Amino acid sequence: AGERWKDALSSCDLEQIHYLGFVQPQGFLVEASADWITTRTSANLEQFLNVSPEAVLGTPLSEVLGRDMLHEIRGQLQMLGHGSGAQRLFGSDALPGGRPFDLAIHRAGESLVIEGEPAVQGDEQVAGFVQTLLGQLRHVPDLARLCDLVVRQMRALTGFDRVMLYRFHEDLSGEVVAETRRGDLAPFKGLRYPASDIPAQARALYLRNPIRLIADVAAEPVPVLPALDPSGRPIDLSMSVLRAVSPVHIQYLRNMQVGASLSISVLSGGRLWGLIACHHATPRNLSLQRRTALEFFGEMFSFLLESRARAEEVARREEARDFQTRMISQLSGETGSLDDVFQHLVGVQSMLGADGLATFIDGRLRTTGTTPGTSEILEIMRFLNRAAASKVYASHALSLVHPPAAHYTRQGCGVLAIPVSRRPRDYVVFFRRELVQQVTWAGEPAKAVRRVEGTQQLSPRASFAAWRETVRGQSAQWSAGDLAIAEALRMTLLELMLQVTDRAEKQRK
Ligand code: BLA
Repeated sequence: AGERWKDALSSCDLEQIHYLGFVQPQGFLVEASADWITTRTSANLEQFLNVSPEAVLGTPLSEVLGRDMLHEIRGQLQMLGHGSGAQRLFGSDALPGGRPFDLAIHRAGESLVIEGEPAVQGDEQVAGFVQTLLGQLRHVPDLARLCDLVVRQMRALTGFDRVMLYRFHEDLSGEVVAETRRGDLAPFKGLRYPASDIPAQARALYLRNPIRLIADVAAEPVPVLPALDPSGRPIDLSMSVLRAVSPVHIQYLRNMQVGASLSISVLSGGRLWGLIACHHATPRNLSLQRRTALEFFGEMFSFLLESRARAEEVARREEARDFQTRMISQLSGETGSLDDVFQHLVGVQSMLGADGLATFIDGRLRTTGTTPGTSEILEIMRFLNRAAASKVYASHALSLVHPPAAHYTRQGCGVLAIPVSRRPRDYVVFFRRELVQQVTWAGEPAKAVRRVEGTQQLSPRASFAAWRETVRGQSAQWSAGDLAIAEALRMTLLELMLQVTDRAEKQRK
């Protein structure tokens, strides 16, 4: 991939996408100071409210919104308190301009930001529809089916041509894990996209502001004026509902031949698990009221995923705990021997989904299942002496850190090693075999970024043609749950090992 690529990526991460100072043209934005003076507006204000930005900048906010509306907003804000939480008002007809608007109101630092979009009649019904759909989601037993249902429901709620569930991997590349689409579109399901397609600052922003619509990829964005306030600061549009997105991303969507895009964050355990990502071939706008219902839908889906993951984790830890309790009670009796310990570990092996097991205790090697050969294991033990003095050690690609392992990936290229004596010599090691993976990237990942000839500008790649990579030398990854089981086992084994070797010692005398 090379340094140039890395360089390009880091500058991608540096674009301050919340300070670009533009909104999308389907609505207007007004910023006011704490004492209700209009400090900025979007340049298109007149189109919606019949007043020009020049006429209202520096005057009371009531000149823009009317007294009645301002009164209502003040009431709302009192409920809001001083947090940064956003407020919504739907179908309000108290504004000048003669038609009903949906309003989004939030604080940005000292300022108040009010955004308005024309309301769509009938969209009051969407919240109820969302409730019904959530009722169905709750009863789906397995994860794959849950994901399939969610994309189908989102399609019904949005009418977008293609709805995908995009899941992040550990390395922040992502994969389309579920999809529903218009019949004539090519499928994206199963395709992988490099981490640079959604740079770090965008992912951080999507944690805080969970939904964004790009209603028309080709639309000219509208500036918010003045660009800088009297202290020279640009407006912070992090929590805006109309923020115009990065031009780099607009180019990306053009390259993909997308006319409108909508994405909703899916969170789990406080992290961005993925996105529900929707494409439409032509421009497509959804009312703020509908988007607010969709935001709630996404939040509920996140809760469902998270509680499911937590329940699985709890069950797994309980299983591990029961197992250890049994092991302790059986082995701390008078007769427990190292052979008995080994028998118990075979049970742990299956619990961890490992293919093989080796123990090296008091100079004796015991193995079962698929493992590298004896001399190779002894070499691994020496490697572990350097790598993992007294901690659990895990790798799913051993040859990267222990090059000789490249010769026996089929026997074990994933190791989870537990030191079981205070001296760094005795280990319990679980092995996982190589998992040869075919990864189909949507475009060659090393070419995800192009430098525009002769400038500093970056541009996303123009081609998404499938690019197949065969990943070798890796096993399935050890999960956080696997590591927790191993750590608990380490404590138990340290204790047991002392007892068992003591006993063996006594019997020898
Ligand atoms: C944002 N990139 C995004 C977003 C998505 C993707 C979903 C969120 C905004 C949205 O809803 O459209 C990527 N979209 C995808 C992927 C699929 C999809 C992977 O549908 C798969 C099917 N992008 C690049 C490069 C850069 C880049 C090279 O490819 C940087 C040089 C930047 N992507 C980029 C930026 C954003 C972004 C800056 C943030 C846009 C914003 O919110 O302002």
